[in-house]
Amino acid sequence: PKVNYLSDYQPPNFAIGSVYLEFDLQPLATRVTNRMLLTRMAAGALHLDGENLQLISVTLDGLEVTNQCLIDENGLQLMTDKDQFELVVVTEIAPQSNTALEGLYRTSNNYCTQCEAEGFRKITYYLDRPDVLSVFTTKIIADKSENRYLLANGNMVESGDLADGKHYAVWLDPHKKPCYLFALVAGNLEKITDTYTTVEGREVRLEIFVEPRNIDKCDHAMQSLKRSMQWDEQRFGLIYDLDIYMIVAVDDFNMGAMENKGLNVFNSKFVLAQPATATDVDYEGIEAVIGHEYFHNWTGNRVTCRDWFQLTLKEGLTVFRDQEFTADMLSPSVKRIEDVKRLRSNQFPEDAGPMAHPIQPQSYIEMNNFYTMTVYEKGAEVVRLYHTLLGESGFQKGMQLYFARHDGQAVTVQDFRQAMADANAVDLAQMHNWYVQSGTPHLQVTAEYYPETKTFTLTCKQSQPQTKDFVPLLLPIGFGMLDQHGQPLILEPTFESAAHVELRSNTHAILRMTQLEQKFTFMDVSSPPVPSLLRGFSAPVKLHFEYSNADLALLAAADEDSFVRWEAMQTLLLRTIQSKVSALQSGSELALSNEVLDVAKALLEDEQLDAALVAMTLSLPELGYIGEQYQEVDVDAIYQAHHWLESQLAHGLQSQWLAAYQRCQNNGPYQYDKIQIAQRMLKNVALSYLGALPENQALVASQYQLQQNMTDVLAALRIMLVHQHAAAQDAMQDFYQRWQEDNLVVDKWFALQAQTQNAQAVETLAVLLQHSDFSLKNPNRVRSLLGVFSRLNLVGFHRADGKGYQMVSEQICLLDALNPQIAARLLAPFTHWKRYDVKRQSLMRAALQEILQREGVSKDVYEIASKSLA
Ligand code: B3K
Ligand code: ZN
Repeated sequence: PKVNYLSDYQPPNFAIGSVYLEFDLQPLATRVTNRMLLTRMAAGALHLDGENLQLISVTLDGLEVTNQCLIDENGLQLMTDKDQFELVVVTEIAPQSNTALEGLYRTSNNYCTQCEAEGFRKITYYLDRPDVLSVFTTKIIADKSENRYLLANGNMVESGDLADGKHYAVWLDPHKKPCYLFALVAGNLEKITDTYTTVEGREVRLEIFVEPRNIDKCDHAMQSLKRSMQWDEQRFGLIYDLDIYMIVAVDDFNMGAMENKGLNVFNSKFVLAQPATATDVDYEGIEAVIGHEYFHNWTGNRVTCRDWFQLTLKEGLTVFRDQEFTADMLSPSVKRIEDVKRLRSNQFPEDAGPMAHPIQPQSYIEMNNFYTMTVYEKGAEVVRLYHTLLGESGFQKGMQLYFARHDGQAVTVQDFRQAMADANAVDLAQMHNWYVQSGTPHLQVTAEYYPETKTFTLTCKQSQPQTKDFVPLLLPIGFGMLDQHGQPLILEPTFESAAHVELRSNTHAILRMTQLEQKFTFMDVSSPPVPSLLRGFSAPVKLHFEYSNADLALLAAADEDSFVRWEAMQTLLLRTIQSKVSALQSGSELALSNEVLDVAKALLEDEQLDAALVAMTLSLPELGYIGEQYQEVDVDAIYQAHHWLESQLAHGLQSQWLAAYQRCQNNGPYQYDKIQIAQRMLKNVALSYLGALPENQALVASQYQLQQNMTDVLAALRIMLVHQHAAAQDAMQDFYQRWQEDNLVVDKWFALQAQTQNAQAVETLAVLLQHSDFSLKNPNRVRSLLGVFSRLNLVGFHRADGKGYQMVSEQICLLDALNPQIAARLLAPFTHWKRYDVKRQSLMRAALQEILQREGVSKDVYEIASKSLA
């Protein structure tokens, strides 16, 4: 397959001034008439992208030229000397047979589209690249009884009835856009409507379309949309620019959602919610994704990407914006910790594996493979670096200049950096290094205290062992110092250090690291302090500092930064698990240290603390993150050590868990707010420790039976399953009976079983694959069964006999024939084969080879399988 390189970028040789599309919708034969006004920008033939299209005719300025077109599997080529002409291309497609869910497809008898990255070429012949911007008009014709609504981007300018039970609508989007933002939806949906009045006093119509059975589950999404619009005005000064904003929720969708101009298409998972069916995590996810797609209207749509190598320009920036939105809506410190956990559990492994790539990739075979944690989440961390370095007001100045310069353009990550630099009159050239180097950097810090001079010196070194010729990154380190009683110390940098130390308060500074190795010295330090490092997780690095357990206990109890407090406790827990792993491997005994128990106890008994922070601080590190700490992952030992620590903490703190559990009860109606979320979080962490002890089975069962809300029900159910409570199987059946008509809840039912780690996990998977509700055609179902099993069920997936690998790889092969994008995503856990023992390595490689050798393997799967075997 063809490899695309960033270095090969050439501007397009034609511009498309306007495009008029007409769709005559039929499930098996939709006719698309595409009328484009083309203007030559440079010499050469016209090459239009197109895939799997049946060409009917091509007409140039009224003359049929169909026979002069060269057609191959990638598109259509036409020689012409004209500089300006109208081209009309008529094609036919079959949305009903489109199982890849890219281009125009069917979902629950409705029509919908997904064009990013390169789906528009499956709809019609076009210059399918983000730097070709055009004004789109869309006419949709369809059977009226089956398609009550006909939707496309922009404003509806005309509609009416036609013969034969058909009707039509014409939509005009006045904003020039690349074709990846095109959208069309048609079907028998229902909608809820609302309005939002912008700060300028303009009224915007808001509409959410869903299948009729879901109409009572849209309120939270609508409220989230209104909050997003208001937040973007207040924090970024960005106002919506059309008279209508539509969201459509569909059940079959490859990703979370899509920011099509004025007509977002969403995975129903990120729209539908009611307390009985959705958890707090779902509610937060909905608010975040609604926000994310809305924020794209400026960062992505008004200013878009020159080419797909710039993807992080819109995604990193928009993820940063949605993170800030959630932080402002709920709790900044809780949100920061959640994001760091996500990054470490998912992006760090990607960056350490065979698919590692910089946030600006240099090449790709299939672009869809590069919608990654790296481009999105690490990209957001890099945007956050600008924010940390420039502060909120400097960052906002940069954003304003970015829009002033580039509104309506398709630009690059350099353009973004230049705007940030120019608006603040600073040199940010070194930031470039974050865009071109892959791998998680290591930050090694050592400290020296000099009693004679009362000075304290930090020596910081940055490195990236896997990166050849690593060049230093501009790396801000959030920093403070505590004395031995946990009191914050006033920061007094020496003259030499002052230039690189930015004081944000008396006790908090940003150390600006620009070299591979750098020293920072502070004066008037009367006794050896405990440094608080990387506050707020100020850069996406792996920090190494030799803290004693006592230092960690001090930081966990007293630092002013909640991230550092969380991190200190997590490090204590991680160290304990690691000691247990070693003990298990060498067949020796280990007792839990009092230090860990004491800090945990103090946190749990302090009722003044934010319950959410306590809950997160006392949750054990995730298995994947523990595995990350090892060259070779000993699946069984890690799982056992994790289990052991859980029951130690459960035993040691039983009365405290019970007190916390009772303290956090709330019998009022469900609310999605910071306080209730925090209560439920701590309550359910407490319950999950309690549930590890057999005597608490009744307590867990009664929380299930209360059926208060999905957060509590699902937590109870998970605990029952994990600890094999007597009532577990009955509760699972009851749950299924209750919810079998609700797809999103049935997904949870599959996911719960997929992640339960026990000796029968593979057999359970086999049974579930045969379940009448399982289907490879629905991405959510695939993710909740196969995705969850292979990512989270370490014991089952990595079962020593290779049955886990085999079962998943067979499904990947079947899926690749239907939906290559989702098949390729499922490969990720296999790509980390180097991290396991020799026997597992060879089993995993064999699975990859088999997948690669499948006849007709997609380029999506080919790219990932071949790169991870190389
Ligand atoms: N931009 C889309 C993702 C498109 C995925 C293409 N395979 C959603 C988002 O990031 O907002
Ligand atoms: Zn996005």
